[in-house]
Amino acid sequence: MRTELAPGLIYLPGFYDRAAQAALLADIRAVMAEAPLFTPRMPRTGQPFSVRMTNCGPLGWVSDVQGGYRYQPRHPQTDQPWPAIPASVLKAWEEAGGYQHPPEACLVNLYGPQARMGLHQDRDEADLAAPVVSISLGDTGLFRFGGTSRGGGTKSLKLQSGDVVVIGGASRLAFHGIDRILAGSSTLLGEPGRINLTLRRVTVP
Ligand code: MD6
Ligand code: FE
Repeated sequence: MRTELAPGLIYLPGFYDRAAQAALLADIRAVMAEAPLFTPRMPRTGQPFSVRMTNCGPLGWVSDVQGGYRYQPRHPQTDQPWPAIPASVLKAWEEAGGYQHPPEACLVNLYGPQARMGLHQDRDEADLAAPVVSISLGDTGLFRFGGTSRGGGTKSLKLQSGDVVVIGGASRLAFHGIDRILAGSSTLLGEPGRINLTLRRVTVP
């Protein structure tokens, strides 16, 4: 199923079945073994995010007080290049993203049961013609999305394990976030928590 929730905001529930989710999880665990999770910090305040992150692909998104939000080719702690984006992850970009150039970054967010993500826009990419493709694994996340200005109304959507969301077109700069995690709603991870993968094109092709 493919539902357009707003112009350019596409929801594909159950894009990955349970077997595909397990394969995806094994691939992401291998990424996390090579590129360990780190805790990003807000640029101005130094306040830590409640999610931990890592990346795969030629570029990775990082944030700290020294450099602010940015993409860089190496892990901030190991100084190693990020691992390649697994084929299992690229499948969502290729089949749901509808963009002719490959993604350059896959941000991996790990939510513990108490973690959340405040309303934000994804606007650190030079290529805003490309969509962002998001994959959810593990516990359900309560996703909130609004329009392209901060003041407007918002709606919420439960993102379950295996769901894919594409944010592109007129919604590319829509505000969105995760209000909370429904801990224990999935058995995939073997523990409470949620993993979200977001595939991005960063540079203009
Ligand atoms: C999350 N997602 O689902 C957070 N960003 O955990 C995002 O921040 C996001 O789902 C851009 C496009 C799609 C997303
Ligand atoms: Fe985002």
